[in-house]
Amino acid sequence: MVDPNTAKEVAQVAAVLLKELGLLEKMNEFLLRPTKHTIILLGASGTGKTSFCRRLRGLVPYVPREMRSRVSESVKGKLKGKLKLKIIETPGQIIEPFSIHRRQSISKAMREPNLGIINVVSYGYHEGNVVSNRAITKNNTVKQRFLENRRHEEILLLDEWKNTLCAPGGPARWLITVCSKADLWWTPTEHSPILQYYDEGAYYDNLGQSKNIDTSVFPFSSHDQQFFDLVRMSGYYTDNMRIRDEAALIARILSNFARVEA
Ligand SMILES: Nc1nc2c(ncn2[C@@H]2O[C@H](COP(=O)(O)OP(=O)(O)O)[C@@H](O)[C@H]2O)c(=O)[nH]1
Ligand SMILES: [Mg+2]
Repeated sequence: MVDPNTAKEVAQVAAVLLKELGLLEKMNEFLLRPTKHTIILLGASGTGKTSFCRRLRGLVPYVPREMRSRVSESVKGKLKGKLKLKIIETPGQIIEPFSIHRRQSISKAMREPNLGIINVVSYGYHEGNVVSNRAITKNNTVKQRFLENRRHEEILLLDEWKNTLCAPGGPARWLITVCSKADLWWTPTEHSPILQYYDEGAYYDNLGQSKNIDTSVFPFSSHDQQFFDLVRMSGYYTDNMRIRDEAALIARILSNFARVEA
């Protein structure tokens, strides 16, 4: 289980962020409403969806890479102990039958009254059930070609939902792109080229009708893990940054729902 002090710290940082946004006062009243809140969690296989969901639920985030999600799974819980939330986690693999399960979940999500989308990406650092030499060189560095191909798949997968869930009159009210695995890619630069790629680069260019709803990009890391047990983390991402990024993301999820219902 995640250290309870960490959870407390996340709540405190989220509260400060919400106060800055002028949303803290409204939040308590909002959290107690019985409204249904649903998030569909999308993204390519191995980007870190299951780990992300586990971390938000206070469970150990590590997932063995051989263990790929096969079907969609709905988890009901309470965010910040109060907000009633359903998260539909989808399998990311592009092949059948996973793609069929995913498309079924997307179709079902069309009927949700108050839907948020979290699309998990990781700049191509997809750690899935493939032999490591497809991704890693003999010198234990990442093959840039592998990252490029996987980023291409992140973009291809947008086609499955961007112009349906996010079309005018569609169910999605907001999209948060979670750029996961910051422990692998984060370095101290003023404008992270990786976040820029998602904020305004090729990924953004391909968002289609999602551009018409509220979109934001957040760095995130569920835990430290060497890529395929071979490639080191960047070495700059600290535990404090993990807590701060998680808190900022939780604050955004809450404020996104609150804004829609205001
Ligand atoms: N380095 C690092 N590895 C992660 C992170 N999140 C998940 N992983 C690992 O990446 C692999 C794939 O994660 P998983 O959550 O199963 O991906 P999913 O297919 O999108 O559900 C697993 O071995 C995870 O432990 C992260 O933030 N950093
Ligand atoms: Mg999974």
